Amino acid sequence: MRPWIGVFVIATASCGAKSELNIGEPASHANENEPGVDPGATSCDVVFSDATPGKNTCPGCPTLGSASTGFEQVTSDSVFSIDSTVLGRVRDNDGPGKWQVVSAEGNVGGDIATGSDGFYATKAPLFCGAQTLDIGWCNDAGTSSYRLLIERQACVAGGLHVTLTWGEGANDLELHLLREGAYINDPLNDCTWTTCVDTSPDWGQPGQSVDDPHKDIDWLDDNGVENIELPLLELMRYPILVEYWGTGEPIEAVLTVNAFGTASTWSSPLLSPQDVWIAGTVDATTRTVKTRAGVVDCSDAWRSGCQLPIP
Ligand SMILES: [Ca+2]
Repeated sequence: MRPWIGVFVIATASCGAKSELNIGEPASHANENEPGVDPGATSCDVVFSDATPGKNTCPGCPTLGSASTGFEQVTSDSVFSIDSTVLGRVRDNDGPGKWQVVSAEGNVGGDIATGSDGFYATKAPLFCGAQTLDIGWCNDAGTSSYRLLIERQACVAGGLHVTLTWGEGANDLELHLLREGAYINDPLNDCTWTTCVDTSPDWGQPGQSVDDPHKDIDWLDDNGVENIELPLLELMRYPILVEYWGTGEPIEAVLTVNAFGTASTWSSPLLSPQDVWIAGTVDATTRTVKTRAGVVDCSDAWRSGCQLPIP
């Protein structure tokens, strides 16, 4: 993985056509031409097990900037922005960072793409109620991290949380959560970028919004994260699909499904542009989550997204 420079843009799809964002091109690196050197390779693991609320560091470990945010937060937001302009830049780290959210409802995490200048920006979805958010980087000496205590209020506990993450070189993977019987890109029964970002489809009880899904993180670039939250489930099956919507290199994405008190994490097969990963199903009738791991090449039926009747 190469280091990145420049501005990381967190883009939220609005209505209308998607635009291609190419901000944050990979930087050249002095070590790139040295044989046998992977400039982004990490020789360490980020460890959060010893973290306490606030800043955690150790002699020789990565240097964290002074966080200007409080470490105990009450919010009604469903998303936390992990941003070096707020939390401070990181120095002397070996490769990208990690984030993780842990709560009684479940847990989820991902990488933090970090430039050689110490800047980073990603987003973490929040569960309802109390939770910890850990953000950290490592080097040979150990891990430096922040632990934030976050209380998310004005929300419904439980429900379904589906989180997709992917790495460098693949622009704009698209997360879909469907109601039973629907096909991908259904205008009413597929929660995705066209239906579920600035608005929500009316699922569950007609006219009630508390049971409607929402895509609270939508990502158009690489090093992405997307998240869909469905507060209340109907007694039906919900397929989960992922489109490789944009351009870029083949990539393996990671999907975490938090439902019924358990977290299931699946890695995709290698996905190429205009592939659809039929990732799995959440069955609210049996309270089970199953992966399928099928991939469909949709390039012959692609019109602002896959038009095939899948799953
Ligand atoms: Ca509703």
